Amino acid sequence: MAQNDNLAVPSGDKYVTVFNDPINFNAKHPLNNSWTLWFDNPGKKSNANNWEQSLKELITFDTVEDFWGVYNNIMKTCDLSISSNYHLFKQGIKPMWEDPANKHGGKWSIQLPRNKTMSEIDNIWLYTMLACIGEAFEYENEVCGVVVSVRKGFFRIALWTRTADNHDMAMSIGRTLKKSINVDGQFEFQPHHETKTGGKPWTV
Ligand code: MGP
Repeated sequence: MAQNDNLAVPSGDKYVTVFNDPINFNAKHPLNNSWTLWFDNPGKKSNANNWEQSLKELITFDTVEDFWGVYNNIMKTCDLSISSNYHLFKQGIKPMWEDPANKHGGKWSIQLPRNKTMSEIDNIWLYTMLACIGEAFEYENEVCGVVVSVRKGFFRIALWTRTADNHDMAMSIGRTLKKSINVDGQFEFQPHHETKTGGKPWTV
C-alpha cells in the first residue's frame, strides 16, 4: 500500500491540499501590523522610576500562524503569578506611558473578579488579542496595544489608545472592545496622565 493510501486525500484535481501543494499550503497569513509581546512582574519594590527595568520583551510576530505559535507555547494567564502583566503592543511601541505613541493616550479597562473569571480569563485575554491583531476597530490607528494584569483579587484587561481627547473615537473603540470580548461589566476610559489623579472616566 502506498504511504498515503489511508489518508482522505482525493487523487484527482478536485481538491488541492497540503499533500499535493506543500509550498502554497505552508504560506503564512500576514497581519496588518507586527506585534510584540512583553511580560513584567515588577513586585512590591517597584515604582515609576524603576518600573521599566522589570519589563521583558518576549517576541514579535506578524502572521496569524506565528501568533498561534506564540500563544500555544507561553504560560496561560490563569497560571501567572500575582503582579504579572502580559502586554501585546504594535511593534515599535513600548508598553509604557512615556512612549511617544502612548504619552497623549489613555486606556479602556475592566476589572474582572478573580473568583468569577479564573476559568474564563484565558479566553477573555485571547479574544482581546484577536480583536487587536485582527484589526476589529474602526479607528485602528488609535490602538497601541492591550494588557492583561494579574492581581490579588482580580484580573484587569486594558486597551491603550494613542489619543485621549477624542470622545467619539474613544467610545467607538470601547464599544468594539466590549463586544469583542463579551464580558459583563463596565469598561472605563481614562487618560494615562489622569490615572493617579482620578478624573471622571468615560464608560461603556
Ligand atoms: P499598574 O500595574 O498599571 O497599576 O501600575 P495597578 O495594577 O493599579 O497597581 P498595582 O500596584 O496593583 O500593581 C503600578 C505601578 O507600576 C505604577 O504606580 C507605576 O509605579 C508603575 N508603572 C506602571 N506603568 C504602566 C508604568 C509606565 O508606563 N511607566 C512608568 N514609569 N511606571 C509605570
